[in-house]
Amino acid sequence: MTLTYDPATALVVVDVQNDFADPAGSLAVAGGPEVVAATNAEVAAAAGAGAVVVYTQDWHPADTPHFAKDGGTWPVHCVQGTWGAQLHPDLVVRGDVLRKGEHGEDGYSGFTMRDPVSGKSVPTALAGLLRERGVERLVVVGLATDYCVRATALEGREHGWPVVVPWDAVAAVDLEPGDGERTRQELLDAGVEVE
Ligand code: VGL
Ligand code: ZN
Repeated sequence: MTLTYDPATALVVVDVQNDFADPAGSLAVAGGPEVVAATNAEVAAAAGAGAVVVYTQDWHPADTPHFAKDGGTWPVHCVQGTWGAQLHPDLVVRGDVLRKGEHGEDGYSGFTMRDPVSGKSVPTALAGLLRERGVERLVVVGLATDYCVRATALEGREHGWPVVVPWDAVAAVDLEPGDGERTRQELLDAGVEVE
């Protein structure tokens, strides 16, 4: 079952890229292929109702403090221009794609990135785009629940938008078992509606 959409709703599709969504990806999330299918159903419903559909794309340089080899957390993933960074080939794309991390910034939200040199938080184009289009409500789907979906949903709330996360259209990395479930509670506590 998909959610209900209208022209004042935006569907924000977070990081449905090969490295997360394909079982052969370097940071493959369990349940990734199911998320692609569930996301496509939301995209069809949203596009059919005239909602705004927008996509984010994790877009890292080859060397970044985001990666374990450079002192960070993660295996190398979503390097600019590589197969892993491409949106999953089965994903239906019906809107703008915003890349994050182009200049080595890290962080997880679709709204902000952290400058690797100054440490300052810098906005992406997402909030401006949503405001410009008169968006009044957000639906956030994609990968991964406990990182980029979490951060994007929480910052969407901070911007003042009601936010809904349909739980069948997200999946968690679960670096620690239970991270996905803890995220669910955290989102609920922040006033995010989890469906
Ligand atoms: C993500 C880990 C590292 C995400 C991105 O899209 O949730 N997770 N980079
Ligand atoms: Zn990343």
